[in-house]
Parts: sequence; C-alpha cells; structure tokens
Amino acid sequence: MKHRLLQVLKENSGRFVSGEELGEYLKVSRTAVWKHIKELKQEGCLIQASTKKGYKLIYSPDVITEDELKYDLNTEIFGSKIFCFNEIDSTNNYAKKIALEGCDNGTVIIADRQLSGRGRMGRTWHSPAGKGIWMSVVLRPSVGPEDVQMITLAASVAVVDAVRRATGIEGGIKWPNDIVLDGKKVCGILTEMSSELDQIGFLVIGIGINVNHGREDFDEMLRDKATSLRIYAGEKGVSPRYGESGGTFARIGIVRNLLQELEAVFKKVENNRIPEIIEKWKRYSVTLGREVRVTSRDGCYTGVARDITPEGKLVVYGRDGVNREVLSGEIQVRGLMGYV
Ligand code: BT5
Repeated sequence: MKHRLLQVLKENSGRFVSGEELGEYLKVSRTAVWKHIKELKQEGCLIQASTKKGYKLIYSPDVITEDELKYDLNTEIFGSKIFCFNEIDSTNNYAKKIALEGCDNGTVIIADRQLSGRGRMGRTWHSPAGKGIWMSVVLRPSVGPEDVQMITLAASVAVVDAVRRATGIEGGIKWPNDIVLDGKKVCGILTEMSSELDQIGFLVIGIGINVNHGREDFDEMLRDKATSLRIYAGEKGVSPRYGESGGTFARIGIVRNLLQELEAVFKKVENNRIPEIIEKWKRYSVTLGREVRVTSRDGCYTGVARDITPEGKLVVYGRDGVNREVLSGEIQVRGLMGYV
C-alpha cells in the first residue's frame, strides 16, 4: 500500500493530490492515507502537506528495496526472488554462491555499492554508492552453452530498450555488449556460466549501469571513457522522466523496466526467435560499418566490422582482404571510448 501511495505521488510529482483523491484511488480511508504518508516521511521522503490541497512529494530517497521493486513488476521469472544489499563485494560473486546452493531461476541481486565490482578478464568495475545499478540475475536456461553469446547480446538489447523506456535516452551497443552514449561507456555486462558438457548449469548475468554519476564521480582514468545517464541528460537537455530533485534519475524505475525487458528477450532466446534479437542488436549497433582493432588469441589486426553471425560472432573484414569471425577477445572501435 505504502509503495502504491509513493508511486501515485511520484506520478504526480510537482503537484498536490488531495487525501480524498488518494483514498479513492487506493481504496482506503483518508486516515489510512495519512498513516502511510507518516510512514513514508519516517523513511526519508519529504512530503508537503496542506489541509486544503493535500499532499505533494518534494523528494524521495532513491533506495532500491525488494518491496518497492516488486510493486508493479510485470514479470513471471525475473525478480521471483530479490536480494538487496547496501554493500557487497560483487553481486556476481553472491549470485554464483547462491546459484550453487540452488537458488531459483530469475533470482536478482542488487547492491547500492560494490567493493570489488568485476569487469571481464579480471578487470575492475567502478561501483560507487547510490550512483548506479549494480545487479546480477541468476538464470537456468534450457539452452546449450553455445547460446551464451546470444544471451549476452540479448541482455545488451534489453538494457538499451529498458533505458529508453525509463528515461528516453537511446544508447548504442559496442560489440559484444557495452552500451555507449556519445562514444563513452555507460553500461557493461559480465556473463559467467557454470556448465556441464552440453547443458548450462546456471548463468549469472551481471549488469552495471552508470546512472547518477557526476563527472567528478569518475576517477581520471575513466573520465574520458565513461559517462552516466545523468551526465548525458545534462549535456543533451533531456529531463529525467522519473525525475527527482536535483535532476537525477530514480534507479528503481530503470531496474523494473530492465527486469521486464530481460524476461521478454530471454523468452525469445528460448523460443528460437533469435533473428529478432539480432535484427534489433544491429539496429542499436555502433560497431557495424566502423573500423575496428581486434585483439584476440590469434593476434592483433584491424579491419571493418561488417556483420554479426546467427551465433553472435562479429565478422571483421581485415585489411588483408580476409573475413574473420570473432567470438571472444577485445575490440576497439575507432571513435569510441578513447580509440582515435
Ligand atoms: C564490463 O567489463 O564492462 C563488465 C562490467 C560488469 C559490471 C557488473 S556490476 C554488477 C555485476 N557485479 C560485478 O562484479 N560485475 C557486474 P569490461 O568490458 O572488462 O570493462 C571493464 C573496464 O571498463 C575497466 O577496465 C575500466 O576501463 C572500465 N570501467 C570500469 N568501471 C567503469 C564504469 N563504472 N563505467 C564505465 N567504464 C568502467
């Protein structure tokens, strides 16, 4: 009830809603409304009350809780169980631990801050408190290990769709699954798998999205390569749709959209609707048609990114006139994330 009330106040942010209107909408008495308003205030919300006009939400803390996240979450699997932490080493570590202990398919782990957030290949993921979405999902998909690459691409499509729905901001995908805005990284995805022969035991998809960082929140090493939704919105004059005071984005709205989009896209993977995902991935791609530098086990070369295969491999047309398919390895795209 409290969460529904907060949601209604958020949807009417900037204007008063009368106690009577709230009571009718939520089908409770005005006294019950008043009681819940009191609780929300105790939890840190700033709500202006006027005997004549009703209640106006001035500020609500951007805290992600299981109850609030579950409110209005239209998913069957994703978020069936949700674990929220103030602080954790890495949500992927925790996800792997509980996956081994047998947690449910679709279990979600979210932390306000990660102390040892991880990127791929032992790299670090910068995850300061309150600024971003640091989240992992445990999946037990009924597909083989060869489909993991496609699941990773699908996750990046889901992030782009969710961010656009929640904020109006359109990200681009750098192969395989970095999301970039104006050539700077705003989101990274780390997929980890436990598998036996031809069957995936479980998959952990870790997603990090920079939401409310200011420039000063990135250290010097990242300042030229990374951005956040808030920085981008400020530069482009996009106003936060789920806005709060100070022009920040409410992370919870983005997470809810993300879980919904992830579920939709994974249903497509399981139902053999992969061409639809590839088609979208290509539309969002900021890699295809551009010059790339590939660093892989087979060495280092440059060429032009031409296509992706139905398995999610990147096709690079090398300077030597040979087409090569890249499954893993690093690529740098000219013009993005500091590669000039
Ligand atoms: C990734 O690795 O992009 C995957 C990041 C996954 C993070 C999520 S958060 C929730 C879950 N729990 C975890 O512990 N991890 C996952 P990679 O492609 O290797 O990129 C890492 C590189 O990106 C670093 O070496 C930095 O250069 C840069 N980087 C680090 N933190 C960043 C940030 N917050 N924003 C943008 N770039 C960052």
